[in-house]
Parts: sequence; structure tokens; C-alpha cells
Amino acid sequence: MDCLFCKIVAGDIPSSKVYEDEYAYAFRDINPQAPVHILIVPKEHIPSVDGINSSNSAVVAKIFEAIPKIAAQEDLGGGYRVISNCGDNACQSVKHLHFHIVGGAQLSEQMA
Ligand code: DGP
Repeated sequence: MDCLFCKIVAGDIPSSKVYEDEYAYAFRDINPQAPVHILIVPKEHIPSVDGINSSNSAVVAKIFEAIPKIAAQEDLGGGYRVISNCGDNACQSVKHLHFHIVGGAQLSEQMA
């Protein structure tokens, strides 16, 4: 499958890794929108939030267990935002489920 984030998880494309476990891989976004901008992805290919179901949702739970660990590691005690763009209207550009972890500064109240 020709998937950019599958290739990053496999190590075929280099990335700046910040966290890894059996289920998830996290790395710095190539185009950061804040001082800290990390992407966490499942190691298995799930196309988007729309692809989450009862057979793979345990992996999503593992991702959300990892996020606070990453936030602590990145000194985001002041707060941070977790975002997942799903589909064209949300401007999802990489069709492999990912959660943006954005922080390190006061963020805007704007969500869209
Ligand atoms: P989204 O628009 O939600 O699909 O976000 C995709 C993000 O992926 C975007 O913020 C930029 C990031 N990105 C795209 N290509 C690469 C890459 O090759 N390496 C890294 N580290 N990030 C990438």
C-alpha cells in the first residue's frame, strides 16, 4: 500500500521520533503549526476516524493512553490540543489516521 505514514512507521521514510510502543508511533510534524506539533499514528493502517470500529478501537485507546505520556515528555503541562482531520472538508491530506498534538504556546480559541 502506498501510504506515507505506513512508510514512516516502517522506517522507510525518516522522521523525528518522539514516542513508540507496540501499537503507535509519534513523530514531529514536518510543517509545525505551534512550538510543539507532533503526530501520533496507529502502526496498523486505519484510513481516518471514519475507519475506527470495534475491531480496531483498542488501538485508538492505546493512542489516547500514550498522548498524556508524550505531553509530559514535551512539557505541555500548560495545555495542548488534540486534533484529527477526517475527510476532505476537514482537509485531511494523509489518509492514515493521525492525531495532531499541538501546544507549547497559548493557542487560539478558533477551532475552524
Ligand atoms: P492532515 O492535514 O491532518 O492530514 O495532516 C497531515 C500532516 O502530516 C501535516 O500537518 C503535515 C504532516 N506531514 C506530511 N508529510 C509529512 C512527512 O513526510 N513527514 C512528517 N514528519 N510530517 C508530514
